[in-house]
Amino acid sequence: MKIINSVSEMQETVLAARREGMTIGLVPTMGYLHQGHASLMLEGRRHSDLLVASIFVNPTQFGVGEDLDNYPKDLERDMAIAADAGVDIIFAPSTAEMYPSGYQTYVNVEKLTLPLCGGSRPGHFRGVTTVVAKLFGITQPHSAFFGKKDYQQLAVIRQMTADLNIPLKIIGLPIVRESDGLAMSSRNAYLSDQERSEAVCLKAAIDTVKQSFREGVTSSLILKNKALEIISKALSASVDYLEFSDSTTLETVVSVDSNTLMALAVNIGKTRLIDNSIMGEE
Ligand code: PAJ
Repeated sequence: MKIINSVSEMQETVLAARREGMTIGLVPTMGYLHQGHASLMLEGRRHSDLLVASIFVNPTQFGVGEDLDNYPKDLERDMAIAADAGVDIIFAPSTAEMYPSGYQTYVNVEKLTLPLCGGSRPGHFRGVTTVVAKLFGITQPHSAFFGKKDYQQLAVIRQMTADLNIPLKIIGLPIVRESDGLAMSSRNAYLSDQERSEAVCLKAAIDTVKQSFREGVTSSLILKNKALEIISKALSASVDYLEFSDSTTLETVVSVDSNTLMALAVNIGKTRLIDNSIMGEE
Protein backbone atom coordinates (compact mmCIF):
# COMPACT_ATOMS: atom_id res chain seq x y z
CA MET A 1 0.00 0.00 0.00
CA LYS A 2 1.22 3.43 -0.97
CA ILE A 3 0.57 6.82 0.67
CA ILE A 4 0.13 9.85 -1.56
CA ASN A 5 -0.07 13.37 -0.09
CA SER A 6 -0.04 15.50 -3.21
CA VAL A 7 -3.00 16.22 -5.48
CA SER A 8 -0.88 16.20 -8.64
CA GLU A 9 0.76 12.85 -7.84
CA MET A 10 -2.65 11.36 -7.06
CA GLN A 11 -4.07 12.62 -10.36
CA GLU A 12 -1.07 11.39 -12.38
CA THR A 13 -1.36 7.97 -10.74
CA VAL A 14 -5.06 7.49 -11.49
CA LEU A 15 -4.78 8.89 -15.02
CA ALA A 16 -1.98 6.40 -15.77
CA ALA A 17 -4.11 3.59 -14.31
CA ARG A 18 -7.07 4.67 -16.43
CA ARG A 19 -4.92 4.66 -19.58
CA GLU A 20 -4.10 1.04 -18.80
CA GLY A 21 -7.82 0.29 -18.64
CA MET A 22 -7.97 -0.16 -14.86
CA THR A 23 -11.15 0.63 -12.92
CA ILE A 24 -10.73 2.91 -9.93
CA GLY A 25 -12.64 2.79 -6.67
CA LEU A 26 -12.70 5.52 -4.00
CA VAL A 27 -13.58 5.28 -0.30
CA PRO A 28 -13.57 8.80 1.21
CA THR A 29 -12.99 8.92 4.99
CA MET A 30 -11.84 11.22 7.75
CA GLY A 31 -9.68 8.48 9.26
CA TYR A 32 -9.70 6.88 12.72
CA LEU A 33 -10.91 3.87 10.80
CA HIS A 34 -13.18 1.13 12.12
CA GLN A 35 -14.99 -1.87 10.71
CA GLY A 36 -17.65 0.39 9.12
CA HIS A 37 -14.95 1.98 6.98
CA ALA A 38 -13.38 -1.43 6.35
CA SER A 39 -16.71 -2.76 5.02
CA LEU A 40 -16.67 -0.01 2.36
CA MET A 41 -13.05 -0.85 1.48
CA LEU A 42 -13.78 -4.57 1.17
CA GLU A 43 -16.68 -3.84 -1.18
CA GLY A 44 -14.53 -1.31 -3.06
CA ARG A 45 -11.87 -3.98 -3.49
CA ARG A 46 -14.38 -6.29 -5.22
CA HIS A 47 -15.41 -3.56 -7.68
CA SER A 48 -12.08 -1.96 -8.59
CA ASP A 49 -8.64 -2.74 -10.01
CA LEU A 50 -7.11 0.21 -8.15
CA LEU A 51 -8.64 1.03 -4.76
CA VAL A 52 -8.00 4.47 -3.26
CA ALA A 53 -9.07 5.44 0.27
CA SER A 54 -8.78 9.07 1.29
CA ILE A 55 -8.07 10.20 4.83
CA PHE A 56 -8.73 13.89 5.28
CA VAL A 57 -10.38 15.65 8.22
CA ASN A 58 -12.18 18.22 6.11
CA PRO A 59 -12.35 21.59 7.91
CA THR A 60 -15.08 23.03 5.69
CA GLN A 61 -17.69 20.54 6.97
CA PHE A 62 -17.16 21.41 10.65
CA GLY A 63 -19.10 24.27 12.24
CA VAL A 64 -17.81 26.74 14.80
CA GLY A 65 -17.54 25.00 18.18
CA GLU A 66 -17.59 21.51 16.63
CA ASP A 67 -14.88 18.89 17.09
CA LEU A 68 -12.49 19.73 14.20
CA ASP A 69 -9.50 20.26 16.49
CA ASN A 70 -10.18 17.19 18.64
CA TYR A 71 -11.14 14.81 15.85
CA PRO A 72 -9.37 11.52 16.71
CA LYS A 73 -6.35 10.50 14.63
CA ASP A 74 -4.21 7.38 14.39
CA LEU A 75 -2.60 7.14 10.97
CA GLU A 76 -0.58 4.05 11.80
CA ARG A 77 -3.61 2.07 12.89
CA ASP A 78 -5.58 3.41 9.90
CA MET A 79 -2.85 2.13 7.56
CA ALA A 80 -3.05 -1.35 9.06
CA ILE A 81 -6.87 -1.46 8.73
CA ALA A 82 -6.78 -0.14 5.16
CA ALA A 83 -4.00 -2.55 4.12
CA ASP A 84 -5.96 -5.46 5.61
CA ALA A 85 -9.03 -4.43 3.64
CA GLY A 86 -7.04 -4.41 0.39
CA VAL A 87 -6.58 -0.68 -0.22
CA ASP A 88 -3.85 0.10 -2.81
CA ILE A 89 -3.39 3.82 -2.16
CA ILE A 90 -4.11 6.05 0.82
CA PHE A 91 -4.62 9.65 -0.29
CA ALA A 92 -3.87 11.82 2.75
CA PRO A 93 -3.49 15.45 1.72
CA SER A 94 -2.82 18.37 4.05
CA THR A 95 -5.41 21.11 4.48
CA ALA A 96 -3.21 23.51 2.46
CA GLU A 97 -3.03 20.97 -0.37
CA MET A 98 -6.84 20.75 -0.53
CA TYR A 99 -7.62 24.40 0.22
CA PRO A 100 -4.64 26.51 -0.90
CA SER A 101 -4.80 30.24 -0.26
CA GLY A 102 -7.16 31.86 -2.74
CA TYR A 103 -9.52 28.88 -2.66
CA GLN A 104 -13.09 30.08 -3.32
CA THR A 105 -15.31 27.40 -4.86
CA TYR A 106 -18.07 25.52 -2.99
CA VAL A 107 -20.70 23.01 -4.06
CA ASN A 108 -24.14 23.24 -2.50
CA VAL A 109 -27.07 20.82 -2.86
CA GLU A 110 -30.01 23.05 -2.03
CA LYS A 111 -33.03 21.07 -0.81
CA LEU A 112 -31.89 17.71 0.53
CA THR A 113 -29.49 19.53 2.86
CA LEU A 114 -32.21 21.49 4.69
CA PRO A 115 -33.77 18.93 7.09
CA LEU A 116 -32.23 16.59 9.68
CA CYS A 117 -28.46 17.19 10.12
CA GLY A 118 -28.73 20.19 7.78
CA GLY A 119 -30.95 21.90 10.35
CA SER A 120 -28.56 21.44 13.26
CA ARG A 121 -25.28 21.75 11.34
CA PRO A 122 -25.63 24.71 8.96
CA GLY A 123 -22.97 24.63 6.25
CA HIS A 124 -22.01 21.03 7.05
CA PHE A 125 -23.21 19.48 3.80
CA ARG A 126 -21.78 22.33 1.73
CA GLY A 127 -18.39 21.31 3.13
CA VAL A 128 -19.07 17.63 2.48
CA THR A 129 -20.17 18.08 -1.14
CA THR A 130 -17.28 20.45 -1.81
CA VAL A 131 -14.63 18.05 -0.55
CA VAL A 132 -16.27 15.00 -2.15
CA ALA A 133 -16.50 16.79 -5.53
CA LYS A 134 -12.79 17.64 -5.17
CA LEU A 135 -11.93 14.04 -4.25
CA PHE A 136 -13.84 12.85 -7.32
CA GLY A 137 -11.80 15.26 -9.48
CA ILE A 138 -8.55 14.19 -7.86
CA THR A 139 -9.05 10.41 -7.92
CA GLN A 140 -11.29 10.08 -11.03
CA PRO A 141 -13.08 6.99 -9.68
CA HIS A 142 -15.44 4.71 -11.61
CA SER A 143 -17.22 4.00 -8.32
CA ALA A 144 -17.27 5.56 -4.88
CA PHE A 145 -18.41 3.86 -1.67
CA PHE A 146 -20.37 5.46 1.17
CA GLY A 147 -22.10 4.14 4.29
CA LYS A 148 -25.82 4.39 5.03
CA LYS A 149 -24.83 5.34 8.58
CA ASP A 150 -24.74 8.88 7.14
CA TYR A 151 -27.98 8.40 5.22
CA GLN A 152 -28.55 12.07 4.40
CA GLN A 153 -24.91 12.49 3.32
CA LEU A 154 -25.31 9.57 0.89
CA ALA A 155 -28.54 11.08 -0.52
CA VAL A 156 -26.90 14.50 -0.90
CA ILE A 157 -23.84 13.03 -2.65
CA ARG A 158 -26.05 11.01 -5.03
CA GLN A 159 -27.95 14.23 -5.86
CA MET A 160 -24.75 16.21 -6.44
CA THR A 161 -23.28 13.48 -8.65
CA ALA A 162 -26.43 13.33 -10.79
CA ASP A 163 -26.91 17.11 -10.94
CA LEU A 164 -23.28 17.78 -11.95
CA ASN A 165 -23.23 14.85 -14.43
CA ILE A 166 -20.20 13.30 -12.75
CA PRO A 167 -19.66 9.97 -14.53
CA LEU A 168 -19.29 7.53 -11.66
CA LYS A 169 -21.37 5.07 -9.67
CA ILE A 170 -22.23 5.85 -6.04
CA ILE A 171 -22.56 2.68 -3.97
CA GLY A 172 -24.31 2.84 -0.57
CA LEU A 173 -23.56 0.12 1.99
CA PRO A 174 -25.25 -1.04 5.23
CA ILE A 175 -24.53 0.31 8.71
CA VAL A 176 -21.95 -1.75 10.61
CA ARG A 177 -22.74 -1.99 14.34
CA GLU A 178 -21.02 -3.02 17.55
CA SER A 179 -22.35 -6.25 19.12
CA ASP A 180 -24.75 -4.27 21.34
CA GLY A 181 -26.19 -2.39 18.36
CA LEU A 182 -24.33 0.94 18.59
CA ALA A 183 -23.49 2.11 15.07
CA MET A 184 -19.72 2.23 14.64
CA SER A 185 -18.36 5.76 14.48
CA SER A 186 -14.98 7.41 14.93
CA ARG A 187 -16.75 9.68 17.44
CA ASN A 188 -17.59 6.73 19.73
CA ALA A 189 -14.00 7.18 20.98
CA TYR A 190 -15.16 10.33 22.82
CA LEU A 191 -17.60 8.40 25.06
CA SER A 192 -16.85 7.67 28.73
CA ASP A 193 -17.72 4.15 29.95
CA GLN A 194 -21.01 5.39 31.38
CA GLU A 195 -21.86 7.24 28.14
CA ARG A 196 -20.85 4.26 26.05
CA SER A 197 -23.36 2.08 27.90
CA GLU A 198 -26.10 4.70 27.43
CA ALA A 199 -25.28 5.22 23.74
CA VAL A 200 -27.21 2.06 22.86
CA CYS A 201 -30.39 4.13 23.38
CA LEU A 202 -30.34 5.24 19.72
CA LYS A 203 -30.55 1.68 18.42
CA ALA A 204 -32.95 0.70 21.23
CA ALA A 205 -35.28 3.53 20.14
CA ILE A 206 -35.11 2.33 16.52
CA ASP A 207 -35.84 -1.27 17.53
CA THR A 208 -38.82 -0.28 19.70
CA VAL A 209 -40.28 1.90 16.96
CA LYS A 210 -39.88 -0.85 14.34
CA GLN A 211 -41.54 -3.37 16.65
CA SER A 212 -44.54 -1.03 17.13
CA PHE A 213 -44.67 -0.42 13.38
CA ARG A 214 -44.75 -4.17 12.74
CA GLU A 215 -47.63 -4.38 15.23
CA GLY A 216 -49.56 -1.86 13.14
CA VAL A 217 -48.75 1.58 14.57
CA THR A 218 -48.23 4.09 11.72
CA SER A 219 -48.66 7.47 13.44
CA SER A 220 -45.29 9.23 13.45
CA LEU A 221 -46.37 11.15 16.57
CA ILE A 222 -47.06 7.98 18.56
CA LEU A 223 -43.88 6.31 17.29
CA LYS A 224 -41.81 9.39 18.07
CA ASN A 225 -43.11 9.46 21.65
CA LYS A 226 -42.21 5.80 22.13
CA ALA A 227 -38.68 6.53 20.90
CA LEU A 228 -38.30 9.62 23.09
CA GLU A 229 -39.44 7.62 26.12
CA ILE A 230 -36.65 5.08 25.57
CA ILE A 231 -34.01 7.78 25.06
CA SER A 232 -35.13 9.76 28.12
CA LYS A 233 -34.04 6.81 30.30
CA ALA A 234 -30.42 7.49 29.31
CA LEU A 235 -29.36 10.28 31.67
CA SER A 236 -26.55 11.60 29.46
CA ALA A 237 -28.77 11.78 26.35
CA SER A 238 -30.40 14.84 24.85
CA VAL A 239 -32.17 14.59 21.52
CA ASP A 240 -31.07 16.90 18.71
CA TYR A 241 -33.68 15.60 16.26
CA LEU A 242 -35.78 12.48 15.78
CA GLU A 243 -37.74 12.41 12.53
CA PHE A 244 -39.75 10.19 10.26
CA SER A 245 -39.01 11.16 6.68
CA ASP A 246 -39.63 10.14 3.11
CA SER A 247 -36.55 8.05 2.30
CA THR A 248 -36.05 9.81 -1.06
CA THR A 249 -36.99 13.47 -0.49
CA LEU A 250 -36.19 13.44 3.27
CA GLU A 251 -39.39 15.44 3.85
CA THR A 252 -41.19 14.78 7.15
CA VAL A 253 -44.10 12.31 7.01
CA VAL A 254 -47.02 12.00 9.43
CA SER A 255 -47.95 8.46 8.49
CA VAL A 256 -45.18 5.90 8.47
CA ASP A 257 -44.85 3.11 5.89
CA SER A 258 -42.21 0.49 5.17
CA ASN A 259 -40.23 2.96 3.04
CA THR A 260 -40.10 5.62 5.75
CA LEU A 261 -36.71 6.63 7.12
CA MET A 262 -36.40 7.02 10.89
CA ALA A 263 -33.41 9.27 11.52
CA LEU A 264 -32.11 10.62 14.79
CA ALA A 265 -29.25 12.60 16.26
CA VAL A 266 -28.67 12.43 20.00
CA ASN A 267 -26.05 14.12 22.13
CA ILE A 268 -24.59 11.67 24.61
CA GLY A 269 -22.87 14.05 26.95
CA LYS A 270 -20.89 16.24 24.54
CA THR A 271 -20.75 13.63 21.78
CA ARG A 272 -23.25 13.91 18.95
CA LEU A 273 -24.26 10.50 17.58
CA ILE A 274 -26.51 9.74 14.61
CA ASP A 275 -28.37 6.62 13.54
CA ASN A 276 -31.16 5.71 11.16
CA SER A 277 -33.18 2.88 9.73
CA ILE A 278 -35.75 2.25 7.03
CA MET A 279 -38.89 0.98 8.76
CA GLY A 280 -39.50 -2.00 6.47
CA GLU A 281 -35.88 -3.20 6.44
CA GLU A 282 -34.23 -5.65 8.85
P1 PAJ B 1 -16.32 9.40 7.99
O1 PAJ B 1 -17.20 9.76 9.11
O2 PAJ B 1 -14.90 8.99 8.26
O3 PAJ B 1 -17.01 8.23 7.19
C1 PAJ B 1 -16.45 7.76 5.99
C2 PAJ B 1 -17.45 6.79 5.36
O4 PAJ B 1 -17.64 5.69 6.24
C3 PAJ B 1 -18.84 7.44 5.13
O5 PAJ B 1 -19.36 7.02 3.88
C4 PAJ B 1 -19.65 6.86 6.29
O6 PAJ B 1 -21.04 6.78 6.01
C5 PAJ B 1 -19.03 5.48 6.42
N1 PAJ B 1 -19.30 4.91 7.75
C6 PAJ B 1 -19.02 5.48 8.95
N2 PAJ B 1 -19.47 4.67 9.95
C7 PAJ B 1 -20.05 3.61 9.36
C8 PAJ B 1 -20.72 2.45 9.85
N3 PAJ B 1 -20.88 2.21 11.16
N4 PAJ B 1 -21.20 1.57 8.95
C9 PAJ B 1 -21.05 1.78 7.62
N5 PAJ B 1 -20.45 2.86 7.09
C10 PAJ B 1 -19.95 3.76 7.94
O7 PAJ B 1 -18.43 10.67 6.27
C11 PAJ B 1 -17.32 11.18 6.30
O8 PAJ B 1 -16.22 10.63 6.93
C12 PAJ B 1 -17.03 12.51 5.61
O9 PAJ B 1 -18.17 13.31 5.66
C13 PAJ B 1 -16.52 12.36 4.15
C14 PAJ B 1 -17.56 11.67 3.26
C15 PAJ B 1 -15.21 11.57 4.12
C16 PAJ B 1 -16.25 13.76 3.56
O10 PAJ B 1 -15.32 14.45 4.31
